[in-house]
Amino acid sequence: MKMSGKMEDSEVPIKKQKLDVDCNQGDDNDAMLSNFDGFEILKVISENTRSKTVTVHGKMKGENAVVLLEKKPFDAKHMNRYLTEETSLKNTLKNDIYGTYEAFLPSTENAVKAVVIHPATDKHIQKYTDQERFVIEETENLYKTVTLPLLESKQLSVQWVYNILEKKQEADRIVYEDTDPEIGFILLPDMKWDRKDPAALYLVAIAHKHGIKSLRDLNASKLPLLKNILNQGKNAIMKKYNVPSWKLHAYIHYQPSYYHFHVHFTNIKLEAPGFDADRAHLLTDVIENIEMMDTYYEKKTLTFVARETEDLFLKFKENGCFDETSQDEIKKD
Ligand code: G7M
Repeated sequence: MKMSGKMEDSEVPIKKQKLDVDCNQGDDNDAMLSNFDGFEILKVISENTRSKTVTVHGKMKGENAVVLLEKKPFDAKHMNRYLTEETSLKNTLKNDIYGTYEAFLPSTENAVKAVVIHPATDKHIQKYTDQERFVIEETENLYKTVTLPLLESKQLSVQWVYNILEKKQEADRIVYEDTDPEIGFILLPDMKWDRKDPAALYLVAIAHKHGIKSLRDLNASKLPLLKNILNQGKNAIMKKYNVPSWKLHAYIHYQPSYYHFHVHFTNIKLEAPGFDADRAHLLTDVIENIEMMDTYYEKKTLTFVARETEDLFLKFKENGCFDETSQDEIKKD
C-alpha cells in the first residue's frame, strides 16, 4: 500500500445572495444558469494551482451544488485580440529594459470555464473533494468479492449517458454516431472541453450497448466494439478536427467514474486529468491484451487509486486490505 500526501481543504467565508436562474422551461435539472447570483458558498473543496482550478461546494435554491472553475489556456490565434489598447496594464516592476505588469484582457477573452453540478449528491461532493489517496491492487478475487457487490448496490447515476444515447441532451454536440446496437457508439466532446482549441481536444465515445460496466467486463466478444470505437473514432476526429491518430490518446479509465462503457480520446498535447499510469489503459493495449488472452481483464490484478472517503476505499479497508497484512499476502487468496 502506498499513500500520497494529504491535500488541504480551505475554508472560505459563507456568502449569501439571491439566486437568478433562467428556469423558464421544463424540469429544473434542464434549467440554464445565467449567473451565480444567490449562490451560497459553503466550502472550497479543492484547489490546484498547476491546473488553475478551484472547486466549491455550495447551495443553490436550497440544494447542494458543486462548481468547478478553470482558467482556460491562451488561444494563439487570438493574440491580436490580447495585445491591443483594450488590454489595460498595471505596472508591478520596472528595471532597465525589464517590466512586469498585470494585464487585464477584454472580458470576451477572459472567460473562465465553469462546470456546475446541481443538485449534487454526496457522491459528487466526495468525488470533487481533495482527499488522501491510497493505491489499491485489485485481484480477480477482490473484484468479485468487494468491488462488484458494491457496484451492483451503489454507483453514480449514468442518467447523463442515457440522455446522450437517447438524444435527449447534447444531441447538437455529437461528432459521430454508429447506431449499431452491438458495436455502435456516440462520439462527442467531453464536458471538460470547451470545443475551441483542438490542442486541448477531449472527446468521449459512449457505447450504445448497455451492461459493460468497465474494463473488467471486456473480453474477446467485445473486440469488434473496441476496434470499431478506435477506428471510427480516430477517423471522425481527423475529419472534424484535423487531428491525426498519431496526435491522439485513446484510453479507458479503471476505475471509471461512470460504469457504462466509454472511451476517452484526448490530444497528446493536453495534460488530461486521469491520464495516469494508475488510471488510464490505452485502448490499443487493451485490444492486444485481449487478443493474447480472452480472460485477461477478468484475471489481471488491476491497480488504481481510491480516495479516503470513497465507498470503494472503505470497502477494501473493511476487508483488511489496509491492515498490517500487505497486499502481497492478500493476493495469495
Ligand atoms: O472516469 P470516467 O472514465 O468515468 O470519465 C467520464 C468522463 O465523462 C469524464 O471525462 C467526464 O468529464 C465526462 N462527463 C461526465 N458527465 C457527467 C458528462 C456529461 O454530462 N456530458 C459530457 N459530454 N461528458 C461528461
